[in-house]
Amino acid sequence: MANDGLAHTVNREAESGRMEFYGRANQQHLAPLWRVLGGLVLESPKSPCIPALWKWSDVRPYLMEACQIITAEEAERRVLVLENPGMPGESRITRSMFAGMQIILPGEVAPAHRHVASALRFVIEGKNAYTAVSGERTMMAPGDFVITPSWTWHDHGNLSTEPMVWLDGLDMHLVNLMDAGFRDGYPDKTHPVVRPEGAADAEFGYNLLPVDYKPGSQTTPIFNYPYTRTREALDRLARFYPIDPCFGFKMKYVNPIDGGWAMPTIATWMQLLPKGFKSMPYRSTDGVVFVCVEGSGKTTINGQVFNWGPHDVFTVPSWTFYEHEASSDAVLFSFSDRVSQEKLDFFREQRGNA
Ligand code: 1HN
Repeated sequence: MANDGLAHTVNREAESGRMEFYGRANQQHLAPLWRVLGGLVLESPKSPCIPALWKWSDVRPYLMEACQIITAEEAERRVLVLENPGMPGESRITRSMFAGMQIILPGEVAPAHRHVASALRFVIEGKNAYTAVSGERTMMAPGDFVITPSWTWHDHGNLSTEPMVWLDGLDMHLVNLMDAGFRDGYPDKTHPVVRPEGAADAEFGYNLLPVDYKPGSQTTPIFNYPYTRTREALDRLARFYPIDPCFGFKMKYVNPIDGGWAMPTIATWMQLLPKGFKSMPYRSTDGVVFVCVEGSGKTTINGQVFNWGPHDVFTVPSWTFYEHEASSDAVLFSFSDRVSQEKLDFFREQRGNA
């Protein structure tokens, strides 16, 4: 009893001595690691991201309404950000990734600019709208995966009579983490067209390369991976390839120059889940964004069920178990920061939760 009282007094004295030390050290911009270590170096990832789903039927009316309040040119990019509800106001869908839905009306132009952040477009709805990268246009169709590499001039235009909508995915939070961001506006509304449409596909899209080709960047020189070909690949794969218990039939988009990921920072995939397929639980250290292209199903994320259909977007946080179940043949596009994690030796995954 007496000893306990003494110990308390000693502890209190030690603690007040420490507090006094912390206060003085702080004035020299010094801080004791032992008070923050547990929160800095975690036992396992603790993401502020929460699982979330954006239903296309909820998002589409807001995109249409956005068209009535601002033009593409005024907005520079008329995008509604998909904000992870765990990090409101931060323009993040996962900790490292930006995602937003962009709409461009017939006759509109989204003006040319460039930035260090790389962008992907995943086409949701519309036709005969283009994105131009470094003076080469590509017409976009639903399901196409289109890339804007770091620091390339790009503008968009819609030559059709229908609105065009796509999902933008960008790595600017990685760029900003390292304070490495620049951007630049092009002096004119659009960059001049300097290469014929289809040039990149002719050079790089047939498992052939111009004989003396020298890569100029770490991003794939193919800037449109059309859905018709991706869908055909999955369909043909599914006829003979063993199905993966976690992924169904899942393929990654690759850079034909080196066989690596298509983009240097963002990993991208397309997967086919046959009707009735139920995946084995899986988790990985990359928070993932999924877009349903075709079909319907549900994904259980940490016990919470999300039902999805065409054009719905959902996100799975880092290190969180999830499983898919397809109620019809379903196709999912997805992206994450996995490429960056692999390059830095951070990436981990776990198949099955037994
Ligand atoms: C951007 O440049 C585009 O080029 C879309 O279409 C979304 C979000 C943040 C910063 C730049 C585009 C963007 C963006």
